[in-house]
Amino acid sequence: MLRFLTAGESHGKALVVVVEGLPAGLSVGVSAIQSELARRRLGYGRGPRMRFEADELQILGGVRHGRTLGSPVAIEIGNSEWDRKWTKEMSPEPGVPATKLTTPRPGHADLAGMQKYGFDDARDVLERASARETAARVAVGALAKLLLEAIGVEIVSNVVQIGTATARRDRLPTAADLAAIDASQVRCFDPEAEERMVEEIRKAAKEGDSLGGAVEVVAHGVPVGLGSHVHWDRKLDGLIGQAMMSIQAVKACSVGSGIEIAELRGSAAHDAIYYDSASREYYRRTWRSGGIEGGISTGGPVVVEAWMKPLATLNRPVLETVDVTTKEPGVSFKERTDVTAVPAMGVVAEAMLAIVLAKEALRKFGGDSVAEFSRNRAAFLASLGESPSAVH
Ligand code: EPS
Repeated sequence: MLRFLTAGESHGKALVVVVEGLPAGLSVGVSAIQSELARRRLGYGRGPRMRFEADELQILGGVRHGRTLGSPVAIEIGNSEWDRKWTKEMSPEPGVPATKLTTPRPGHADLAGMQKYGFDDARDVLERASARETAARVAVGALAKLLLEAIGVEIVSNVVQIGTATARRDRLPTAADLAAIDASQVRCFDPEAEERMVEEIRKAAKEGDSLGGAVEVVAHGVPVGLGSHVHWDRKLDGLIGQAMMSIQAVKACSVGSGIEIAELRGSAAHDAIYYDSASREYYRRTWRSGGIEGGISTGGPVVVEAWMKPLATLNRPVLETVDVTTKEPGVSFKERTDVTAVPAMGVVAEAMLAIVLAKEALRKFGGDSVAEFSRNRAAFLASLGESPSAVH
């Protein structure tokens, strides 16, 4: 089973991640992981940290001469500011912080986390709640993407909303569009919407405010048969939902036309089934179900949307709160922050979708080596072609 654990605080020395369950023989280069981390730093509206954060990366185990060994892969991602700024405040040695953050930010994990863990300093919570942790997830996602590439799965995301600015969505982006999307200032596929999004960010920045938005994530080439209808916790859409909702600040997620479909009639809402006798494959002309029916992938594109709330840290602290020491009313503390992190969230959402799909593909096809994994997948698909009725 593919699984991973991350550790590390936003301003700690480093993030570390251990990934277990990757088959042997996967070609892994530091540069493939680095470039995914660099994509996560993209986006107009990110704060100053993303300009100097280099995401220094080291593979500490599980990879030899550029190939996985089947053993756990360990990765460390250093924080650029550690030596210069944080060795005292974030020291693991016994001691006390120079300053305590006692006015929790509404919308952040601060207050509930302080109450739950018995802290009187919001930093004890926010350091781990921070979206910095997503750098480690993106590193895992890079490995998952490499594994999925071996079976022809490609994942692409694009920003479809920032604040009130929404993008046209007349076709699903493919991997061929990724370079253009990444070149957009806000990772948006629609140049006209990009302009409105940038303008909205510029305005919010001027007012010291923050913005939320939405991304669309699409996986092409997902084989039929990932996930299952037999148990609630094996449904592919359920697993994807959990993965998306676990991304910091994401408050909603939909699969396919998940929201619009509710107002359609059944006769118009579903993806009709066709059969191509030349390729001996079933296919659909629409993807309203987001490539998932009954919790099982159908073989069509898996289409997911994730919505992010505006960041809870503002450059102009106006949110009312209470000082946890004096119980006096106040405003939440000011921290260096982003105006919006929606473009970065798209890259994180790609990683999370890749991780879920890789895990489910490994569960379906198995294999201790990549060769065995991809052989098993080919044999399964061939078996469907030989006896198409077996899928009913
Ligand atoms: C974050 C606040 C900012 C972001 C950070 C997430 O960090 P800082 O307070 O150090 O300026 O830059 O995101 C990352 C560091 C990252 O790598 O994405 C927060 O409060 O969640």
